[in-house]
Amino acid sequence: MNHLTKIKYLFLVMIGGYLMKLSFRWYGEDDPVKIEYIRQIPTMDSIVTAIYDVPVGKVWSMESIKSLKSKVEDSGLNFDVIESVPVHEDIKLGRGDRDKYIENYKQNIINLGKAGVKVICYNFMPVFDWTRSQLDKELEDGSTALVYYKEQVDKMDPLSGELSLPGWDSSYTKEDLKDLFEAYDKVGEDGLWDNLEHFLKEIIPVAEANDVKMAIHPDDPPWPIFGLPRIITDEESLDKFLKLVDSKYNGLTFCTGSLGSGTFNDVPKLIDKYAAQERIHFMHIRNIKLLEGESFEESAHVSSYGSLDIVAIMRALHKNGFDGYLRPDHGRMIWGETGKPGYGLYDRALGAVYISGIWETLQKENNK
Ligand code: CS2
Ligand code: MN
Repeated sequence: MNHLTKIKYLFLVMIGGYLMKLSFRWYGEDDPVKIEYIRQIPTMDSIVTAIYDVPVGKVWSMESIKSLKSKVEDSGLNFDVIESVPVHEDIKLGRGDRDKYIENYKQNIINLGKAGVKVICYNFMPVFDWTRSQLDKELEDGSTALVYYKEQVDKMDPLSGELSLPGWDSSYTKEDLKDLFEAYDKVGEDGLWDNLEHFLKEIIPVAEANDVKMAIHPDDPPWPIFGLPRIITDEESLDKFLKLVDSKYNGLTFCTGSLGSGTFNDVPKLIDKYAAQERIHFMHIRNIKLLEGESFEESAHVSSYGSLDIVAIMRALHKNGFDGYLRPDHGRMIWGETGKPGYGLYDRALGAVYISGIWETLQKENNK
């Protein structure tokens, strides 16, 4: 911790500030996980959520945002982080009507800013969000987890019209997908970077004016899938991204599981670097067990269950006085729970308490 960070840190601890703010993703009223239960997880600070019934590219009304905010605040938690405001494919592809969608995106930033939202998470992955080969792989202890086995993914054909996984937009028809794949083929990696730059140059000034920090989620997994380009994958691309618009409002959602599934990423080292630059606004803590050749299994959060050193990760944040939001990312299904893959209550709650235990230790060690 440098001198200034240390002063800021000690001051915040003195006034009772906890610095890092623990949060939890909640999918709204339809989520089988009740918000009252989330509230009961020790040291929980905020809910991470979104408006789910408005199509991608449309404006979220002030009324719907306010009503969501009230639900969250009535439960005793803060409404500070939105995950995600999705980016319309036409923006990523740089198609003719992207400007209309960018204007709508700006309006969403303005509306969310008015409601007091501090951070917006989004991603710039073509067509598909995170991708796995199986969502309920049974692990040794009888729990189930999301896994990515390269051989199986290689055999999948997204254009067959038969694939459907959570995280994928099921509203696409076979024809839509074919059209999108062809369009991305033409755009390629360079075109995707250009379109990202255009988008950022438009929205970051609005984010600045409304004091809302934008936080891009890295690609999951961090390599191209199904021949679609993926560009937010490693240190070089994160550096390039942050330079496109050199503003604190152009920041990162640092997802340890997404970046960590690339063996080329040294996760604690990257966190140390970007936290020192104050460019990480939101952390996703997920552990994964790396297998041979671009395959991995999601694991319990505890370091020894996966390939990531969660203590080293938390130490890198702590050392830099991280005062942003942090949430446990995917959990396994345990204790017979059923629900949204990766987003049950129990294992994520265990992860949350484990993380907050590490944080307490670091705070106390530092104050000795
Ligand atoms: C999330 C992503 O479930 C997950 O892995 O981290 O789906 C994330 O919400 C989006 O990529 C962010 O836009
Ligand atoms: Mn994530």
